[in-house]
Amino acid sequence: MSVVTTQKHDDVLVIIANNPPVNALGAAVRQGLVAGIEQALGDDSVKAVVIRCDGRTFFAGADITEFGKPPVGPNLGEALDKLEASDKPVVAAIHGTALGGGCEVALACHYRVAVPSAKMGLPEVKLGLIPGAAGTQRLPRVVGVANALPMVVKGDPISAKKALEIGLVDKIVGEDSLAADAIGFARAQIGKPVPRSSEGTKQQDAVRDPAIFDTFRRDNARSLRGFEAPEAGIQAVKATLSGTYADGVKRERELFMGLMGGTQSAAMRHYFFAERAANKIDNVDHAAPLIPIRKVGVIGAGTMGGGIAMNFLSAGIPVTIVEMEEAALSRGTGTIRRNYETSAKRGRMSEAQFESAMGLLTPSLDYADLADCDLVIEAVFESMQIKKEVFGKLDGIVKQGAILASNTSYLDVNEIAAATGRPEFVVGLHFFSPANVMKLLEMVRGAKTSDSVLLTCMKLAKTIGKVAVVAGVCPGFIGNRMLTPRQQQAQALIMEGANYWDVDDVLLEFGFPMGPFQMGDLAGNDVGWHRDPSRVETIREALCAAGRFGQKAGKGWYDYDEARNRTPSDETKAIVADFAAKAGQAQRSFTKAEIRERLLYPMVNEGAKILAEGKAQRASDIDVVWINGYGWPLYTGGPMFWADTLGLETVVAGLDRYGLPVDDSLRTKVAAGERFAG
Ligand code: T1G
Repeated sequence: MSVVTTQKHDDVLVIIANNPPVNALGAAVRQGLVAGIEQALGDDSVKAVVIRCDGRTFFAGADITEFGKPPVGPNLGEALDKLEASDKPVVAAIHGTALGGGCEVALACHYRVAVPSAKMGLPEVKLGLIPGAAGTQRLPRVVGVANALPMVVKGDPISAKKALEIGLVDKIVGEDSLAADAIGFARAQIGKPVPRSSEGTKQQDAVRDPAIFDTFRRDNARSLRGFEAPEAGIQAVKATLSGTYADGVKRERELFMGLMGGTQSAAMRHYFFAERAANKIDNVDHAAPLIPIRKVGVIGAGTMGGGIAMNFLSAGIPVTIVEMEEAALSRGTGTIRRNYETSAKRGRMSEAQFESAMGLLTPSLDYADLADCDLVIEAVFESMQIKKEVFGKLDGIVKQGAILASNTSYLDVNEIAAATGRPEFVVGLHFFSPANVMKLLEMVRGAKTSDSVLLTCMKLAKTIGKVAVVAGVCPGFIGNRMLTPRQQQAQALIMEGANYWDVDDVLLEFGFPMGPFQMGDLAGNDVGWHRDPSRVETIREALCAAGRFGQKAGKGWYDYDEARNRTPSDETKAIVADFAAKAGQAQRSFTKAEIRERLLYPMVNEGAKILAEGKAQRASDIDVVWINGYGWPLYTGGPMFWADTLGLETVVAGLDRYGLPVDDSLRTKVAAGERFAG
């Protein structure tokens, strides 16, 4: 069965693609499109053409699995030139997500009609690329540079309504009558001169505002820091202002091929498939029944409990949140309300959505109110004794068949499960702070956690907009376990004479949002501190004893001004030097390379151990954890992909050079010439 077929409706030929799951523009689809266009152009009885897709979406882009392989079949750009050159009106009928090459197909059509729920976008930049089939040349000519820049450079899709407003779509048609409405629309264009996007002149808006590119760079500098593709996108759009359309297409090609051959795009394409692989659970019976989650309970209304509750409220799932005391309860629900108010003020949600979410929240001081919950998530103080007490209590109250989850970030989920009579219904759901914002969810699979519970939680994670990764039971699971050796090396480096601000700067330059000492100041150096200034055994305790709690105190590792700009502190330098002297630690200077390698190589080694112990299902899951939970720069693909890019032998040689431990599994991989990515 060809993935592209045609249907004749009197004088309108409809070209229909059907290439599940997302009508990716693979070689067969491109061949079918070209054949369809040639059929239309070759048949005089055909006066107009409609291009549409069966299945859940219009073309969602080029087939990413073809990238990096020798090109097969017609080039998309050439196919689209043939399509656009037609004198017979060609209409794109859009539903679902017309993305990347799919949006470029639509742009090469003379008209675009879309259902109200459709989205259109050029997300190539999220793959470290730019549009490669003239999207950067046709789009600005149709919608202007001001509208095209964010679409090309940031890659976020726009709604059909917005597309109509900016002239990208010509008409919004019925949600359930796309095929017929598109034929009707196409027939109505017969005999009129066809508008070709490549002949558009809307990009002239940039001539009236020549600063538009610099303004865009300045306004987005922070979010685009370190990525190569955005600047290439700006250059490509800018090419619409000089030379001919063909010159612009040539420039786009140069920029596109430069990125396609680069490490950033390889890393970001790796991440695209890694994120999708992460939701695949190994060794489960996929036919296991899912548990319906209609009501959720949260124990603890602190920072984590409140954030966790918001995920479900925002997804329309009622939440009962339980605290021990009224003061803590109203403080927690007050924070949830303020967070929603802020989102509403910033236009991220409507007043109605705000009220409806708050309307689903039931504060309580009584565990009994959790009896009919389908899922209860515990977010209390990180103590095994307290957690076991809570789970013992929940076991006696919550209905059988409900899931009992712990938000522990370190502790043994099996030991917690053993405090109940239903360990198969116990799982770890480790959210990251702020829990209503951070996308990562470590799903900790206990020794007895059932397939139903795992599959249910994986599906639920998608419902609440999280990227879930399965982790085995071990101290710190995947993320925190790998963070420990990095923190240890950061401490060791400053004891040996490295400047703590250089350690932070090395990670900033690598692409992390901040370094370990900045992170300490943001989180608060007094978190978990025993509050006895006379007892000073670590540098952190010395900072706390000196009142250097962090940003909230205006001083921590760094001194902070009103605008929270940081400056290395002489008092902290003295505290570190004093500790090093007391430890008799010889001092020396460090290169940035040594600092980077000593911070990151031990993480890779720990990742290898996690894999060898089966505490992570696959190396790419570790990349997903670090990119979504710890700010590892996406354009390097995550710690394991990055190590593969460097060469595992280089990592091992570095660890040996610094006298740091190397796991046997890593040495074995190097000896066998293997990589983490298999
Ligand atoms: N190519 C190949 N496979 C794809 C694919 C694509 N473009 N998009 C999705 N898949 C697979 C995906 O791996 C998964 O497989 C399944 O489809 C369902 O996807 C020339 C150069 C469309 C919004 O970047 O954003 O065009 O895991 O789980 O959550 O200028 O997929 O089931 O085996 O994500 O409903 C530009 C990428 C390409 C869009 C649907 N296009 N896709 O989300 O399902 S570059 C994109 C998405 C390009 C041109 C350039 C999303 C989606 P499996 P899913 P979803």
